[in-house]
Amino acid sequence: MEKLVITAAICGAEVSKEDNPTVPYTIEEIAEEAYQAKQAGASIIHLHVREDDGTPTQSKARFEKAINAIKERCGDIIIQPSTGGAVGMTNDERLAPIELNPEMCTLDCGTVNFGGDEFFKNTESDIIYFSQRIYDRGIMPELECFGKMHLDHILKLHKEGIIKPPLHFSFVLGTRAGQSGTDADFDFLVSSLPPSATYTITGIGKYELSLAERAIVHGGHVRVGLEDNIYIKKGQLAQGNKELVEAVVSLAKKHNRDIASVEDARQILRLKEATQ
Ligand code: KMH
Ligand code: ZN
Repeated sequence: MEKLVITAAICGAEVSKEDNPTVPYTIEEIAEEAYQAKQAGASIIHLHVREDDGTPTQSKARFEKAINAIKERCGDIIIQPSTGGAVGMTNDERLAPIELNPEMCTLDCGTVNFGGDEFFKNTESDIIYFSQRIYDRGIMPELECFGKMHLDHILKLHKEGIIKPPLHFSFVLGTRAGQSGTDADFDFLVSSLPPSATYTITGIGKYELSLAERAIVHGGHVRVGLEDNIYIKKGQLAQGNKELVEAVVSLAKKHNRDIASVEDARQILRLKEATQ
């Protein structure tokens, strides 16, 4: 089986130090968490940035500082800025980090309710606009789907030539009002993928490590980190992203799956092909 690509989602936009004191805010904290995650086995950093007080921002200047600090600590690790940002940001605000020409970034593939009155807006027109801006710069999007209907929509846009190969999905399962993260949810999604596509599984909260194990066994890739889950086990806070990445590496060992280096990850996801 292909080596396992581990993405670390180290800080997100919504989780706070009140939830888990190890959530990084400052540039130094973000670089340190990225370094710890890389040492543990991560080859991709899914990146949001914060002001020093924790306020989420999509400021290009703040991303530039964070990316430079991560590169200094982690060498050539793949850095994947978020174009999701935080709920309520405008499209152009969300897209600001792509002006730094990262190898990868996220492309959110549909609207989803987050609970209460909060919803994360990604209409078809938004998806097309984001994809054009991303492809124009030769950046590879990670296609974030919060459920099966987002995947089906993206496959239609792919047929129409709007979403281009190589296709690499991130299935984010277990959000409050998105698709759940049971084994049956996983099987339904993965069995609907075209054979040439790659995917990573992002389990929210209690689904993080159970879905990671299922992806490890079935040849998928895994994203973990404090953005998605703050606990290492029920009721016990993770002591940083490193502990969550280490838990995935232990599961991979249990199932005899080798861990991808940064260069392996570039090949497995066909990053060079995407960015030509
Ligand atoms: N923070 C969420 C509103 C992404 O990174 O592309 C969106 C998000 C998805 O985290
Ligand atoms: Zn994110």
